[in-house]
Amino acid sequence: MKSARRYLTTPLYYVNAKPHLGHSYTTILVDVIKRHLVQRGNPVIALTGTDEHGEKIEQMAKAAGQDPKAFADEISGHFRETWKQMHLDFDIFYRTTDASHVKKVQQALTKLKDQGDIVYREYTGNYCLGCERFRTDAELTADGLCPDHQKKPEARSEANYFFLMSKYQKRLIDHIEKNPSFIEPAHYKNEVLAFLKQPLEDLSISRPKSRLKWGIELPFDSNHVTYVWFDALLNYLNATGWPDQFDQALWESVTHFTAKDILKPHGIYWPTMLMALNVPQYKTLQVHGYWLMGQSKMSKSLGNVVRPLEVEEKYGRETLRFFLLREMSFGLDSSFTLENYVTCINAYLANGIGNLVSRVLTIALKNFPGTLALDEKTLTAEDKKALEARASALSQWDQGFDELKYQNSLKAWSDLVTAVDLYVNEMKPWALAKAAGTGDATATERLKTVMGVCLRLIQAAAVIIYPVLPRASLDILKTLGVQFSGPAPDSKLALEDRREFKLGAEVPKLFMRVQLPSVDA
Ligand code: ME8
Repeated sequence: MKSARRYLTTPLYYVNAKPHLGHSYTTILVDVIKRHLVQRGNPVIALTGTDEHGEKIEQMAKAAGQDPKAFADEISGHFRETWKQMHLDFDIFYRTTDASHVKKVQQALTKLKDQGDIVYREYTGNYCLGCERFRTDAELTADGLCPDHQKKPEARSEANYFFLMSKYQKRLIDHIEKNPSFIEPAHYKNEVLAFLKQPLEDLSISRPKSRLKWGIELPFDSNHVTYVWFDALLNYLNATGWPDQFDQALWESVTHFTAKDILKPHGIYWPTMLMALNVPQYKTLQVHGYWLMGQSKMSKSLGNVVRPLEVEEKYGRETLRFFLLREMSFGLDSSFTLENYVTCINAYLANGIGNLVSRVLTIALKNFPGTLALDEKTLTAEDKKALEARASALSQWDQGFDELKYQNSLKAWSDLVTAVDLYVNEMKPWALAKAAGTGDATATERLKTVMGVCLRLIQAAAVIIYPVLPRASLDILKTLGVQFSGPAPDSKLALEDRREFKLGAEVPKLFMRVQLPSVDA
């Protein structure tokens, strides 16, 4: 039986500044989940990209003395290049300025206008430019500021086209209540349901060209452009070939990943737009918390950001992926501190897997260069017990992914590494090697068995951690001589009772111990 295809999306990031750690988290998470699903046999299509229209971008381009399209091209290029350099595996990089997107947004607008779901009227409200949306009074702080951008929204009054979102309020509530995994974790679902207790307002989906030119022109009124959220959300659907070559099965498998800042557009605007378009709902929206610097959200607008490529270069490849997944409890906020990052790298990567692989492979390569064959009959009860740690680590790993508790998965993996370390300490292979060097045949046999057990366990650790540390995992598997077909090692390889390891010539260099920069630096 062929496994089901899955479709995963990140938000389309605004091209108002280069990517920072917050964008990296969502993008890395989707890359990790994609790799995990591929390991379990599911073909996956992953989408990311850039959201390029709107007032915010128009203003930034103007300030930079650039044409908005040239400005968008440049920043979009930074996003694409950053993800490429971080080896993030995406099938689609979507841009909202592409001609095919513009055409499909206009098709959607025409359909909604023709069926009476879009009307023209006057509106007054508080507009936050950072969010590119009207904020209700209840959504502002006690001082009347936008909680995300710490700025007072502008009072605005203008005549616009409105999408009659309120018509779909009851259907949306029913859908959320009948499908508990529609918005996860549950506290975000509850937040949306609480919001829907109030009458839902209609959504202003156009801007007069007198105020904003940088947008998709309305197909039925050339004096207006489309509101950036109405334009951008459609990307997820358009990328599946909608409307003319719609891959509905792929669409219905979609999981959207976002942070909580854009819960409302994804939890309310988007599902009501889908209802109006008569398209099946997305499968799930999975919402994470913020990466904070101190007490504030890390944000382009606030300028308090950590750049992913800079830290990767300084602290080692793949260390950021591991840290972000290990540190954040999905759904809650986390603070980024260099202290925690450095401690995590040293504990789990340099002293953990790095040291384990180095100490075992140094002995294995020296004593059994070429091939190490493991005779099943020589395994002791202790060896067999040590090998059992593989199955429990794998099942806890999978369970963590299934329950959106990625921290638990990573913990199960580092527990496996610790268990192998303990086994090595108890078996003292260095002492066996010494005795073997004096011609003790029993010690040689026992050393071979102990090494074989360690290599099976290291194989399991490498296969399991593949989604989070793909390059380190592949380096280890290559040295062990473990080959596989397809794009990723199948997760079943973690439990393989391999009889023969055709070892490579060198111990792979995985992770270096790192230090905090000095206060002066
Ligand atoms: O909202 N912590 O784009 P955006 C965690 N264009 N995640 C963060 C973060 C932080 N401090 N900062 C950013 C937009 N993110 C719209 C989306 S989708 C059709 C349109 C991540 O550039 C997180 O995924 O402001 C968040 O939801 C997204 O970047 C916001 O990106």
